[in-house]
Amino acid sequence: MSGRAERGRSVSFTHALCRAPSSSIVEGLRAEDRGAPDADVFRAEHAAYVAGLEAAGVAVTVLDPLEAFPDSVFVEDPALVLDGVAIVLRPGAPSRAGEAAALRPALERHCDGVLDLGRGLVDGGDILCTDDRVLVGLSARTDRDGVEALTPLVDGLGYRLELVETPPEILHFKTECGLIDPETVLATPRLAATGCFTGLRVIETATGEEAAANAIAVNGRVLVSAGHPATTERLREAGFAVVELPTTQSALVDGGLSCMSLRYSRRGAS
Ligand code: CIR
Repeated sequence: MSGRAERGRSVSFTHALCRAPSSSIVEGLRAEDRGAPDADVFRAEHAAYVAGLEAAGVAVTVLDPLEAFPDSVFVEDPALVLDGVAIVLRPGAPSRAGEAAALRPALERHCDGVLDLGRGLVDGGDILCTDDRVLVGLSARTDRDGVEALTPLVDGLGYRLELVETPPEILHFKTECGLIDPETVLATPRLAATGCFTGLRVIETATGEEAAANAIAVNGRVLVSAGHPATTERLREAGFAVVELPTTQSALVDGGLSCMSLRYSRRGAS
């Protein structure tokens, strides 16, 4: 395994919350219109995603679709779960703001506590967690007010928040990076060049395969969007156990892999 650190609380999870895609996903936000996703194909790819998490040993709860919120399948954005405790965030896109309140009851049922951001704007897609740090990228969805409100909450849960500047053309910080073991990120060369990954090893995506960066590490496996052979090969050569999952429909609405689940461990669960 190339001497890499395999387990840590940032990459080991007992549970995950997902939300089934709604038929309204065809209205999902996108920076560039390359056609609407096909809701049925999206559902099939989402089912494969859930199966991928389950195969990695995660107990997955799939919440009912929310037709009123086209982007609600991207359940990572309205909340952050740290050490089993959920923080209800304030998503930055107006059409997504109501997703936070809609998700809260599920967080109350499934997590060890629920806190509220309270002010400002923060999308979960702008947050990358290591074992001891929470890196938050400022973006069109995440502002300084939100980061200020998040800092003491994260601190109280035993993490240190670090602010990073996301290049303006990127939707979310994690659109172009993903933690693949407690000490390593997969990132696009563009994001890596900003110098935001202090203290972490960086593996860069191959040219033309930038969408592979939004990978997730789950219990010793790295889940990567299918269709990125050079990056996948790079990861395998570095000793990672790669699982490829189709994300063709999620990609049409600027999503990837991390955004479709909240991964966490319950306190006391092993
Ligand atoms: C949006 O623009 O909010 C959605 N269409 C995509 C959100 C993807 N979320 C993420 O990467 N965390």
